[in-house]
Amino acid sequence: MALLPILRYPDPRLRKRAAKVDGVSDRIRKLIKDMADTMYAAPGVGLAATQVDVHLRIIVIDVSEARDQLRVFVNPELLAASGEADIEEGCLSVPGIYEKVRRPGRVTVRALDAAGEPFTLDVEGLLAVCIQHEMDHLEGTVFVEKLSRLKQSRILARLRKQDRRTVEPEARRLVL
Ligand code: GNR
Ligand code: NI
Repeated sequence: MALLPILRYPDPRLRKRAAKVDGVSDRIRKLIKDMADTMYAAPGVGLAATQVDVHLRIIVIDVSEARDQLRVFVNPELLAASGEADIEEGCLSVPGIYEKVRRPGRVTVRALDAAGEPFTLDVEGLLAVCIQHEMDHLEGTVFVEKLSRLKQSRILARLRKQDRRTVEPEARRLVL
Protein backbone atom coordinates (compact mmCIF):
# COMPACT_ATOMS: atom_id res chain seq x y z
CA MET A 1 0.00 0.00 0.00
CA ALA A 2 1.32 3.42 -0.94
CA LEU A 3 -0.08 6.61 0.52
CA LEU A 4 0.51 9.66 -1.64
CA PRO A 5 1.04 13.17 -0.23
CA ILE A 6 -1.94 15.48 -0.88
CA LEU A 7 -1.28 19.02 -2.15
CA ARG A 8 -2.71 21.80 0.01
CA TYR A 9 -4.54 24.86 -1.29
CA PRO A 10 -3.27 27.41 -2.38
CA ASP A 11 -0.45 25.29 -3.90
CA PRO A 12 -0.15 26.46 -7.55
CA ARG A 13 0.08 22.82 -8.74
CA LEU A 14 -3.65 22.48 -7.86
CA ARG A 15 -4.32 24.91 -10.73
CA LYS A 16 -2.89 22.67 -13.47
CA ARG A 17 -5.28 21.19 -16.04
CA ALA A 18 -5.02 17.39 -16.19
CA ALA A 19 -4.31 15.58 -19.47
CA LYS A 20 -6.37 12.73 -20.91
CA VAL A 21 -5.24 9.20 -20.03
CA ASP A 22 -4.15 7.36 -23.11
CA GLY A 23 -5.23 3.79 -22.24
CA VAL A 24 -5.56 2.15 -18.82
CA SER A 25 -2.15 0.47 -18.45
CA ASP A 26 -0.76 -1.42 -15.43
CA ARG A 27 1.00 1.82 -14.43
CA ILE A 28 -2.35 3.66 -14.42
CA ARG A 29 -3.98 0.82 -12.46
CA LYS A 30 -1.20 1.08 -9.82
CA LEU A 31 -1.85 4.83 -9.58
CA ILE A 32 -5.61 4.18 -9.16
CA LYS A 33 -4.86 1.71 -6.35
CA ASP A 34 -2.57 4.21 -4.59
CA MET A 35 -5.18 6.98 -5.01
CA ALA A 36 -7.89 4.75 -3.49
CA ASP A 37 -5.61 3.84 -0.55
CA THR A 38 -4.86 7.55 -0.05
CA MET A 39 -8.56 8.51 -0.20
CA TYR A 40 -9.59 5.81 2.33
CA ALA A 41 -6.72 6.67 4.69
CA ALA A 42 -7.37 10.43 4.60
CA PRO A 43 -10.37 9.73 4.97
CA GLY A 44 -12.27 11.37 2.10
CA VAL A 45 -15.18 10.49 -0.18
CA GLY A 46 -13.23 11.31 -3.34
CA LEU A 47 -9.80 12.14 -4.72
CA ALA A 48 -8.63 13.56 -8.04
CA ALA A 49 -5.15 12.76 -9.41
CA THR A 50 -4.41 16.51 -9.44
CA GLN A 51 -4.46 16.45 -5.61
CA VAL A 52 -1.54 13.99 -5.55
CA ASP A 53 0.37 16.05 -8.13
CA VAL A 54 -0.37 13.68 -11.05
CA HIS A 55 -1.96 15.72 -13.81
CA LEU A 56 -4.00 13.00 -15.50
CA ARG A 57 -7.80 12.73 -15.79
CA ILE A 58 -8.41 10.14 -13.06
CA ILE A 59 -10.89 10.26 -10.15
CA VAL A 60 -11.70 7.80 -7.36
CA ILE A 61 -14.89 8.11 -5.28
CA ASP A 62 -16.58 6.12 -2.53
CA VAL A 63 -19.67 7.72 -0.99
CA SER A 64 -20.89 4.47 0.64
CA GLU A 65 -21.34 4.24 4.42
CA ALA A 66 -19.37 0.94 4.56
CA ARG A 67 -16.56 2.34 2.38
CA ASP A 68 -16.75 -0.71 0.12
CA GLN A 69 -18.05 0.77 -3.18
CA LEU A 70 -15.06 2.25 -4.92
CA ARG A 71 -15.87 4.03 -8.18
CA VAL A 72 -13.14 4.86 -10.68
CA PHE A 73 -13.53 7.44 -13.44
CA VAL A 74 -10.86 7.73 -16.13
CA ASN A 75 -11.31 10.54 -18.67
CA PRO A 76 -14.74 11.52 -17.26
CA GLU A 77 -17.05 13.61 -19.47
CA LEU A 78 -20.19 15.38 -18.32
CA LEU A 79 -22.97 14.48 -20.77
CA ALA A 80 -25.77 16.29 -18.92
CA ALA A 81 -26.36 18.32 -15.78
CA SER A 82 -29.67 19.52 -14.30
CA GLY A 83 -31.38 20.66 -11.13
CA GLU A 84 -29.73 22.34 -8.20
CA ALA A 85 -27.84 21.15 -5.13
CA ASP A 86 -26.61 23.29 -2.27
CA ILE A 87 -24.54 20.98 -0.12
CA GLU A 88 -21.70 21.67 2.28
CA GLU A 89 -18.43 20.63 0.64
CA GLY A 90 -15.06 19.90 2.10
CA CYS A 91 -11.77 19.11 0.37
CA LEU A 92 -8.73 17.12 1.41
CA SER A 93 -6.63 19.92 -0.11
CA VAL A 94 -8.38 22.52 2.09
CA PRO A 95 -8.45 20.81 5.51
CA GLY A 96 -10.92 22.05 8.11
CA ILE A 97 -12.91 24.27 5.73
CA TYR A 98 -16.55 23.44 4.89
CA GLU A 99 -18.80 25.67 2.78
CA LYS A 100 -22.03 25.30 0.84
CA VAL A 101 -21.56 25.31 -2.94
CA ARG A 102 -24.39 25.59 -5.47
CA ARG A 103 -24.15 23.17 -8.39
CA PRO A 104 -26.38 21.03 -10.60
CA GLY A 105 -27.92 18.27 -8.45
CA ARG A 106 -28.06 15.61 -11.12
CA VAL A 107 -25.45 14.61 -13.71
CA THR A 108 -24.87 12.09 -16.44
CA VAL A 109 -21.21 11.20 -16.71
CA ARG A 110 -19.34 8.96 -19.11
CA ALA A 111 -15.91 7.55 -18.27
CA LEU A 112 -13.67 4.51 -18.43
CA ASP A 113 -13.47 2.16 -15.43
CA ALA A 114 -10.27 0.61 -13.99
CA ALA A 115 -10.47 -2.11 -16.67
CA GLY A 116 -10.56 0.53 -19.40
CA GLU A 117 -14.25 -0.22 -20.17
CA PRO A 118 -16.54 2.71 -20.93
CA PHE A 119 -19.66 3.23 -18.78
CA THR A 120 -22.34 5.89 -18.37
CA LEU A 121 -23.80 6.86 -15.00
CA ASP A 122 -26.86 8.98 -14.20
CA VAL A 123 -26.77 10.08 -10.56
CA GLU A 124 -27.92 12.67 -8.04
CA GLY A 125 -27.17 13.62 -4.42
CA LEU A 126 -23.71 13.48 -2.84
CA LEU A 127 -22.31 11.29 -5.62
CA ALA A 128 -23.35 13.82 -8.29
CA VAL A 129 -21.82 16.68 -6.27
CA CYS A 130 -18.65 14.71 -5.60
CA ILE A 131 -18.18 13.85 -9.30
CA GLN A 132 -18.39 17.57 -10.14
CA HIS A 133 -16.04 18.53 -7.27
CA GLU A 134 -13.46 16.03 -8.58
CA MET A 135 -13.92 17.05 -12.23
CA ASP A 136 -13.26 20.65 -11.15
CA HIS A 137 -9.91 19.50 -9.66
CA LEU A 138 -8.99 18.05 -13.08
CA GLU A 139 -9.61 21.52 -14.56
CA GLY A 140 -7.42 23.13 -11.88
CA THR A 141 -10.29 24.49 -9.78
CA VAL A 142 -10.67 24.05 -6.01
CA PHE A 143 -14.20 24.50 -4.53
CA VAL A 144 -13.02 27.57 -2.61
CA GLU A 145 -12.70 29.38 -5.95
CA LYS A 146 -16.46 28.97 -6.52
CA LEU A 147 -17.21 31.07 -3.39
CA SER A 148 -17.43 34.86 -3.05
CA ARG A 149 -14.21 36.91 -2.92
CA LEU A 150 -14.91 37.71 0.73
CA LYS A 151 -15.26 34.03 1.67
CA GLN A 152 -12.10 33.19 -0.29
CA SER A 153 -10.01 35.76 1.55
CA ARG A 154 -11.39 34.63 4.92
CA ILE A 155 -10.50 31.03 4.06
CA LEU A 156 -6.96 32.01 2.99
CA ALA A 157 -6.49 33.90 6.26
CA ARG A 158 -7.74 30.90 8.28
CA LEU A 159 -5.43 28.51 6.41
CA ARG A 160 -2.43 30.77 7.01
CA LYS A 161 -3.25 30.85 10.73
CA GLN A 162 -3.55 27.03 10.82
CA ASP A 163 -0.15 26.70 9.13
CA ARG A 164 1.49 29.05 11.61
CA ARG A 165 0.21 26.81 14.42
CA THR A 166 1.30 23.57 12.72
CA VAL A 167 4.83 24.56 11.68
CA GLU A 168 7.48 23.91 14.36
CA PRO A 169 8.68 27.09 16.12
CA GLU A 170 12.25 26.22 15.02
CA ALA A 171 11.28 26.00 11.32
CA ARG A 172 9.16 29.12 11.69
CA ARG A 173 12.20 31.12 12.80
CA LEU A 174 14.05 29.90 9.71
CA VAL A 175 11.39 31.07 7.25
CA LEU A 176 10.84 34.42 8.97
O1 GNR B 1 -13.92 14.17 1.32
C1 GNR B 1 -14.56 14.95 0.60
N1 GNR B 1 -15.84 15.25 0.94
C2 GNR B 1 -16.69 15.98 0.12
C3 GNR B 1 -17.87 16.44 0.68
C4 GNR B 1 -18.77 17.15 -0.08
C5 GNR B 1 -18.51 17.40 -1.42
C6 GNR B 1 -17.31 16.95 -1.98
C7 GNR B 1 -16.42 16.24 -1.21
S1 GNR B 1 -14.95 15.67 -1.93
C8 GNR B 1 -13.90 15.58 -0.56
C9 GNR B 1 -12.60 14.89 -0.92
C10 GNR B 1 -11.83 15.76 -1.90
O2 GNR B 1 -11.18 16.72 -1.59
N2 GNR B 1 -11.94 15.47 -3.16
O3 GNR B 1 -11.35 16.24 -4.08
NI1 NI C 1 -11.29 18.21 -3.25
